[in-house]
Amino acid sequence: MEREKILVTSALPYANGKIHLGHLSGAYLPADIYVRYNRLKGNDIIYVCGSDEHGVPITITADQEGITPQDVIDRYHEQNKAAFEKFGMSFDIYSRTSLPIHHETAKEFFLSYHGRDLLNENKSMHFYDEKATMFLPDRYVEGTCPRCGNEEARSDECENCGALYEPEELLKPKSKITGDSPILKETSHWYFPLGDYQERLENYLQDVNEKYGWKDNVLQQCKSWFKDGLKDRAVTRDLDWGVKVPLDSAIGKVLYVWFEAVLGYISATKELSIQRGNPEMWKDYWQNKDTKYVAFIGKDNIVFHTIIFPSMLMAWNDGNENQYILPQNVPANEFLNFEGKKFSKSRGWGIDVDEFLDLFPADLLRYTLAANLPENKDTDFYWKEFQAKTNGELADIFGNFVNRTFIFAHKHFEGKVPARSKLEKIDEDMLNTISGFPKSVGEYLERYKVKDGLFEMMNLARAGNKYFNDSEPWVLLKTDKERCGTIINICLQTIYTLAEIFSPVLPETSEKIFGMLNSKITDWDSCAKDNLPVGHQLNMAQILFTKIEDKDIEPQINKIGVPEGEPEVVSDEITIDDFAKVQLKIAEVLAAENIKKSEKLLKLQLRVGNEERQVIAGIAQSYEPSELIGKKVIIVANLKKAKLFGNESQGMVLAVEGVDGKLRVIEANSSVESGSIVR
Ligand code: B3M
Ligand code: ZN
Repeated sequence: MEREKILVTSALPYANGKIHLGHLSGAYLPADIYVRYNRLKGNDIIYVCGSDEHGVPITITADQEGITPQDVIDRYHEQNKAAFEKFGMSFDIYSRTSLPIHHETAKEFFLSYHGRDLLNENKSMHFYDEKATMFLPDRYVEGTCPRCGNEEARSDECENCGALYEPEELLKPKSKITGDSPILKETSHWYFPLGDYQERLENYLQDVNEKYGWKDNVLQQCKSWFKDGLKDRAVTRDLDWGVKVPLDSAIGKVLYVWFEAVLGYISATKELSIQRGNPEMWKDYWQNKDTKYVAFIGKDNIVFHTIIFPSMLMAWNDGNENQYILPQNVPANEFLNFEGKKFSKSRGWGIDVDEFLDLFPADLLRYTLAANLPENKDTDFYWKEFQAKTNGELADIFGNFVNRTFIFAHKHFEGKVPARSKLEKIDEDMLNTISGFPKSVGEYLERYKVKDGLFEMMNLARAGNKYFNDSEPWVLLKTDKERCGTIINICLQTIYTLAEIFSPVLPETSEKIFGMLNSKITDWDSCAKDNLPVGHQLNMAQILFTKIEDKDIEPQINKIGVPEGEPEVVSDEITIDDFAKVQLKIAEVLAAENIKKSEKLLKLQLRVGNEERQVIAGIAQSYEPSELIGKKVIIVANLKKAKLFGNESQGMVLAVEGVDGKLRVIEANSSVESGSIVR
């Protein structure tokens, strides 16, 4: 197999806040898995990332905290770099766009365009805050999106629908500094003629999609852009934080952050080349048509990587000898939400990566996130699911298989790999099964289907457990020790293969297992061969996955309340007379049962004073029927009767909805008598 040359980048996160789990799921974990896999395949791959250190949000943070933008980026660059490391990200370099090498690169691109008169200098109207006497950067202005009506849209971009527009198109603009409505005042900027590239971009996208199969979500966004028609984009701003426009006439102007941030990938590769003592190395990737360039991002960055960046590279290539390659694929992910809602720093909703990793090992998080990647639609992180995946899959399937095999090998074969004698059908089947995994897992990973790939990895652990169970080595121990040895030998080879195919997702665990096997990882395609010679001495087993108890995650779940600053939902007001119409009474649960075909409903028999009633309640996902018996609950006693799944319901039980969406009944003190009135 020929060695492929691959360049991988992940979006450069703003050094203006800590990364959270959503970032990891979008642009980082999938890329890291892809890169680790390709390294084992023996491909020549480099993985480049770094902090995006310009842009207005950074200056806003600096203003708010009374520090300099440099202080802000230094803080978050270090924190995010450390968090990525702890999470096991294997960047070849984690650079930053504040470095001189990046400023030079960005200026070089600008000057190349400017020198060829490619950029149009245009006077345009920009928001100006008369009270603050300054032009307002995009993010200092908020208004209503002209496309989707989102009321928190920025002056030139809507986070909700992804629209980009000119400031004058924004409806009801407001200055974030003074709250006044800003005026539009003339200023002069350079514009990149994006519209001129539309046809070439469409051809490029069609071509790469035909050859490499792009993701639907990415293509759809591009298509809607093309449909609207690409327009010229201003590439400069009136600001002082950023890459200075390299022209004497441009006073107080910097390059628009997105225009230079995408070039940060190139600058970072240059820095890596210097670090490796080969300053020209970057050209071997960026300017080598045999290199495959894959850009991992989240869905909010699609247009910048599929339209803006490629057009910038095309524009460079038109006027220079050294030709840049364009992305071969941009496998953008959708968003990960947290317990049913968007991550939000300001509302305190979510958890930072470093905070998470103080509590649990990185591999556990990597597993749950990988199993739940928003590859085609938004997904959620739930603490309960994290617990279930860790306990039910990592510990009970993978960990259990490794553990039982090791115990057996140590107890009955002196910790050495036993010999393999005559193979029976079941053994041959198992060996066949193992041998197919490097390919099947690899194919998923190459097509950016990490979720499917992960499921396939776990299938090998499932197969291992089944083989162990079906071949019953513990029975054979007494009757046929040789055959028992054969089985343990095959189980150990399976563990070797498991440790390798899981290594892109669970690097620490994989390393631990290779330590236990007293062996080393090999190249991907050889990992299903017999890699453990007979008689090879094993090391002692270690615990791979510690199960997560309720008490380990309860404090986290309890922290999730109504986030600060978010008002409780209050419905329309009612009068006391309205309320008086509702008759609330205490009822005691006498019996409870599931309702056939309904996952949510329970049928309850209640005593309400000296009367008995049947009530159907939507609480089956929170209780076993038997748990409810004897509880004193509150019911709406005068609710109109209804039929649910063919069962009459004579009232309604009051319950509270938890953040997990599950309903729990409101319990009255057990000493209260049934039938009592609640008011
Ligand atoms: N910093 C936006 C983001 O973090 C931006 C990405 C730049 S990629 C060149 O979502
Ligand atoms: Zn919008």
